[in-house]
Amino acid sequence: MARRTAARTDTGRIREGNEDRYLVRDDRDVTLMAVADGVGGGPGGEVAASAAVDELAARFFAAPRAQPLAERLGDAVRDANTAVLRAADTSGNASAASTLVAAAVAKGQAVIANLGDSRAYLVRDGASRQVTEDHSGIPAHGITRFVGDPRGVQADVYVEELRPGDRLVLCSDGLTRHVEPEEIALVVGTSGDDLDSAAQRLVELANSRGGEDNVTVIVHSALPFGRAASAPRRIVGLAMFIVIVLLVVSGAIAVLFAVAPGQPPSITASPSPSATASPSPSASASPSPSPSATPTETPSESPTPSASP
Ligand SMILES: [Mn+2]
Repeated sequence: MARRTAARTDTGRIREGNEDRYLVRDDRDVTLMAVADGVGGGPGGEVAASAAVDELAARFFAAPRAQPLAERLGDAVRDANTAVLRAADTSGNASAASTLVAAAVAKGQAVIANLGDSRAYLVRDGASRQVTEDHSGIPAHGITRFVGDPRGVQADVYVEELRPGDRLVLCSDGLTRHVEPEEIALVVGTSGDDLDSAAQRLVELANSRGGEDNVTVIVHSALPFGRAASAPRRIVGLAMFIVIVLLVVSGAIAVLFAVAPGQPPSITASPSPSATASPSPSASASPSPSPSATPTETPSESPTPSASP
């Protein structure tokens, strides 16, 4: 099965460490991906972001498969919040917290959950649309909603029906502070099926413009719903190829027989039309009395000077 998701994370050009974390995990027909951007002094940010993605994945995949995707993801985000609080406490940095944007993709549908200012974009037909809404504004964290919130969390949840060719992009604010949405669409669009290249190019673009923050990008490619479609298409292609080869070969054989020397023409040796090389009536190439172009004396319309008033 071809890989459908690529991810890159980079410290950037200014920060000393990388407090972004990401997750990509496939489990049969479900892909879970997430980006977490840790905030908090010292090792707090890393601890929070790691706890967020680890707990998200553990809870999401432990949930009953029959449970609706949105519910499963929402529950996992709530559990991630609890895990971040616990980790923050243990690490001695009670204010450590993290953004969390997560997408669960199954059967052509993407369910996206968000807390904070990491983002999800949907790139379709060369244009990108921001799916998530940023939760930002308070100077303390820079974000108003996050995992690691003692008051509890309720993530925003979005549902998108994916179409063949769509790309889902998750990223931290280290990308979006330097790279415009149209540029994300352009890079992803011009990378085709090379998702690794798309993720890499986006990170490089952010770094080329200063790389002021840690940069994380996940690019996921939507496939036609039901992968079985690809196998019959391949068989049809093969059948077409065989038919073309047969046509070419039989054509070549026919030509060989036609020009083969010493081959008796055919049993029905009827006088071929070419044998009756009688002068055809068309040969009477008599000069036809065509009406020659005699110089006519028809006076052309004389340019009468228009009577000026
Ligand atoms: Mn950041």
